[in-house]
Amino acid sequence: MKRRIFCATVPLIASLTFAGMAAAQTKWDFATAYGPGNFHSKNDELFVKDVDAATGGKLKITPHFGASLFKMPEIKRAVQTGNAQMGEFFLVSFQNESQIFGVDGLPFLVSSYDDAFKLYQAQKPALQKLLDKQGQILLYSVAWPPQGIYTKKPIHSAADLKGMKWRVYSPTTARIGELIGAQPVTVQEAELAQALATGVVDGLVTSSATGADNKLFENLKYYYNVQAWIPKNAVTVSKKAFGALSKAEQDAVLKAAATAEERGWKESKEVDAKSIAALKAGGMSIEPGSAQLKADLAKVGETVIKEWTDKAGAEGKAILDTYKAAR
Ligand code: PCA
Repeated sequence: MKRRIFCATVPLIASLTFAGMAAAQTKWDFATAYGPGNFHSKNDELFVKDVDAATGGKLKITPHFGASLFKMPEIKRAVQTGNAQMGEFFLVSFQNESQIFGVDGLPFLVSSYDDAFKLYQAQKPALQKLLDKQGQILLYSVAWPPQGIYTKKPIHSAADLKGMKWRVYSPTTARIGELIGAQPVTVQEAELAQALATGVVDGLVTSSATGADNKLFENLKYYYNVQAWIPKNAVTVSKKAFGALSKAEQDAVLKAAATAEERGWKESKEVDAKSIAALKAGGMSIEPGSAQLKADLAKVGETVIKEWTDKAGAEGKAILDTYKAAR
């Protein structure tokens, strides 16, 4: 009798211990595309720490910065297929999958962070729905600083951009390149400094932050701070991985995500000012852009928005209408 009890207890203890260990050690990989010094990465790191603290170390998230686990264009799919439990990616890069991803890459639709946040709120329900269909949950989305133009030589109008080897990161930046007569070349941020150093590209649109992160002043001399649009990253989690957490852990993740979103938007503004100062200190000339350049870009912007609206249909129109009403 005694022996039988003993036998029954062993597997019970083993399974309890196993369950205990599994609960204590949920481990997630978080694939990101930008270097550890980038402000999105730092924000992600704080998110990870917050989750760690709130779950008493039960949910361990390992961030993989600088596209070390997956390259940026692969990250969304990696989360979708469960190859990474979490990922951060640049929304507008995925516009070919759905126009919804590209609304924050439309030129001159927003002219401030406040506008950008309103546009995000208008986009969010459709974005959440889209990501849900792709097996993931939107945790937080943070804006990059406004996008400006970097060149080697001074430019006075869009005509001066003709023939430029134009680094692009989205269907819209490629289309803008075509419209201004440049040669669009897709380059990921992780490979940007090298592409500039080797002459693969010699001009681009990006933020002050990416300019400073990559020391663009080593190869380029002018930054035209035209604030063309304010695009965002999204951080998502696999629905399956999230669903496997306890309710308390899920709440901890969502709470840390809300904090990260708020902190990230604030930080983005501060990073813009700091990065512009860093570009200047590196010898870059910071220009507002001539009236002619702005007028030329506005015209290109109108074409691009019209094309987007045609493709995005009723859902796209609804986002723009909601945004305009909130402005
Ligand atoms: N930097 C990233 C995305 C937008 C930005 O400001 C890049 O250039 O790829």
